[in-house]
Amino acid sequence: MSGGNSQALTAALGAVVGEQDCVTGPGTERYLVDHRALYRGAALAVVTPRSVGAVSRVLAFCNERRIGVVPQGGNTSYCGGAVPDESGRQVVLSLERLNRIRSVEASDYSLIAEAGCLLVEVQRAAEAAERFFPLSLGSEGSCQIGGNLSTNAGGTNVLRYGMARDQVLGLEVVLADGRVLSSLPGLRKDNTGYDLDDLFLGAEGTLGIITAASLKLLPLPRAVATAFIAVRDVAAAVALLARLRDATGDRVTSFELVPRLAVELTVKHIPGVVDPLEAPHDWYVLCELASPRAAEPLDEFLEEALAGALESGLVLDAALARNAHQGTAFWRLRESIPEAQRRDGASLKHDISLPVSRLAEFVARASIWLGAQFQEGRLIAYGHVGDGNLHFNLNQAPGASRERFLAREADVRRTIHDLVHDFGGSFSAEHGIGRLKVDELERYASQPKLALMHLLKAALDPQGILNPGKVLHSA
Ligand code: FAD
Ligand code: 2HG
Ligand code: ZN
Repeated sequence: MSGGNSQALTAALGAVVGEQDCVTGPGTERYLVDHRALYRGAALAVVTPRSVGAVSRVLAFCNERRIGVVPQGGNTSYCGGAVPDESGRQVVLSLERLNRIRSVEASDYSLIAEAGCLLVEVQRAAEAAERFFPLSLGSEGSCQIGGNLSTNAGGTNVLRYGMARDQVLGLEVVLADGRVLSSLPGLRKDNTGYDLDDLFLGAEGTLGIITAASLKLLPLPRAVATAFIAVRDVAAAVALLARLRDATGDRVTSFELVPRLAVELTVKHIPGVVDPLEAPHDWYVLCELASPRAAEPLDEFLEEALAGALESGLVLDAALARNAHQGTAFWRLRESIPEAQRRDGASLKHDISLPVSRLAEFVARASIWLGAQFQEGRLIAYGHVGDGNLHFNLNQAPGASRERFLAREADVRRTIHDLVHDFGGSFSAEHGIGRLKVDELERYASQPKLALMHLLKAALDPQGILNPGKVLHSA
């Protein structure tokens, strides 16, 4: 594209979306680099439409001219999903100005949020109506609900409440040619043909642009109990989960695995984080119970169940949060692990999931290989053990060279993902595919699945303008 041509296109795009909402050059930098700084793209323009009509006009304009459109929410993707390629020919469509809570219907236990609402704003809007929106991620202060739905985000409450997909009653989506498809306000029961909404959830902006969603709400939790628990090993963590679910009437909302190294790195790098227990242990679990019944004695349930587990040797030690402040401190440790990892040096990340029953065996098998073959890295496997989802990450070992550590990225990834595959697991549990894992999807997805994905892509986006090169290689 020549300079003159791109200037003319940008001017025309400005006329479509509104000049003040179409930016080029300086000021666009933050839209072009992903959160992990894996990719640095370039864009024809960044547009920030303020209405569904404006999103629709942008797509119709780009579809006619075969200009790639990269939807962007909070740009916290771990897979480079929300940034343009290096060609300078794609348009970034940021949803940040489409950020109204359109309605909260407490009696329907639902609200309608525009895609650009921050996750934390959705949680707050629910709370203001004495309702609860359960999706919760470490990035909730900066990611947007449209991004959460487009990645089918998980987080720390999935065990009890499900993934982002499970929170949806209806969607408003702008299709590649600009038409608006809407199932708002969203019904709990609607069996009128194919479930089209489901197509766009987890599609990472490759099939349509979500502009608003009707979301399910729940009663507010009124009783909460939190504990930081040292366990014998990963198998003990898995066994403890089943015990706690039984003993507490299935009140467990979060069950997060934390290895010793994560405690050490957060204490070292994150101001204010302290080790909750006196003696060090190899593995911990951060467990939370919640109930909408204020009178429910969750602390007692937890204390009793942990006492039994201590006797049987599953649990080695535990700290029960005596107040909300202590609970927040435990969560701060857990939520700071990605940042502590980042401050400690280079890291390799694997967002894997397996049947919960096979986690311990997997960790043991992979650890043997890593111990023998990858001395430049130290394993820091943590996360949503209750969902079978571990962030099976590796950090540069002290004294190891950064270059030699990073040079092993591809072969370490291959070994870990192959092993995950052998165990019947997934190489992408909750972070999506983005640009980073397109080849992984090609390698591990079945032929019928890939063929159907390409068919759907061609049907919904025949010009291939929606987030080209993400999830699937461009046709
Ligand atoms: P973006 O990064 O902007 O976009 C993500 C993808 O969705 C891109 O492909 C983009 O093109 C597309 N997209 C964005 N908005 C729309 C839209 N309106 N319509 C169509 N497509 C769109 N993820 C988890 O699942 N669980 C976690 O526990 C978790 N913890 C995290 C902790 C930290 C500290 C960080 C930095 C990230 C974490 N993430 C986690 C990853 C990330 O926050 C999530 O994937 C989140 O859902 C992305 O939201 P976003 O608004 O930033 O989306
Ligand atoms: C978490 O659970 C996030 O903290 C981030 O999903 C995981 O940094 C990671 O690998
Ligand atoms: Zn996670």
